[in-house]
Amino acid sequence: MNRKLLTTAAIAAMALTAAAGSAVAGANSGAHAAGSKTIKLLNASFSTKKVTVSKGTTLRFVWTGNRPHNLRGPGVNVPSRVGGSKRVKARTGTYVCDIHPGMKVAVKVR
Ligand SMILES: [Cu+2]
Repeated sequence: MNRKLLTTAAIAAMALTAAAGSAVAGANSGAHAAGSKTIKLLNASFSTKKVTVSKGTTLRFVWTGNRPHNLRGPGVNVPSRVGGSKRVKARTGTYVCDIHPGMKVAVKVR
């Protein structure tokens, strides 16, 4: 009984520590106070389907793998390429790759 309680407490403590750690990492990512959010271009999808960021956030799109992707969305139009990255000031809207049907990420700025 006691043992189980201790285990539960330990797990809760670890979860709290992990949450605090990621919050700190999030606050420190990017050079600007508003921070940045990395979105990867994977084989035929973005690393996330939708994301909400605070105003002033920089989106950092990173091309991974060896497939070409273009990037089109509010304030950005990058021709098809392989590799590299692109920083964009986040705007509410949908960012897409036209090469791969359904490859899109919905960004919401609040
Ligand atoms: Cu693509």
